[in-house]
Amino acid sequence: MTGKITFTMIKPDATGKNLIGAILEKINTAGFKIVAMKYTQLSKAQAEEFYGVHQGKPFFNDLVSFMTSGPIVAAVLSKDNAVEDYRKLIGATNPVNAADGTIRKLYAESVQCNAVHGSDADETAKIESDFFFSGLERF
Ligand code: IDP
Ligand code: MG
Repeated sequence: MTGKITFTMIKPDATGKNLIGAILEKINTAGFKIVAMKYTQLSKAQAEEFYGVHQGKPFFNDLVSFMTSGPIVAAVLSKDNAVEDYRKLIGATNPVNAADGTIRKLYAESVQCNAVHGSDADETAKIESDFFFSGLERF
């Protein structure tokens, strides 16, 4: 059993297509509680920092442009085994490889515009949650 929280973003492709409600419905139905949430738009510097681990990769600049192209929803989600269970719920990075019924299979358009972010480990879930939310913004 891993930790109790993960971090997600609903990305600009999905907010732009009015999919916020549908995606939050999938998240709640799968048993995740929303413990913090905000609707915002990333600056270039914020996107570069958030995705710093990908700096130097061929898709990095396009990823930063995409992630700053429109509003996002950032949220901290709570559930037992949160990181692993949420990665299962969202599906593979490339929607072509995502399992049926996953959020990316249902709502992603491409490997870049793939609807949602999900933390990849307990440690990154904490770093990413702290990037967006103070302790006072978690319930
Ligand atoms: P993840 O979001 O499934 O954890 P990562 O490998 O951490 O995938 O990549 C971060 C984000 O960068 C992806 O969600 C996607 O938006 C974008 N990305 C990853 N690989 C590619 C690629 O090969 N081409 C274009 N964009 C990519
Ligand atoms: Mg990742």
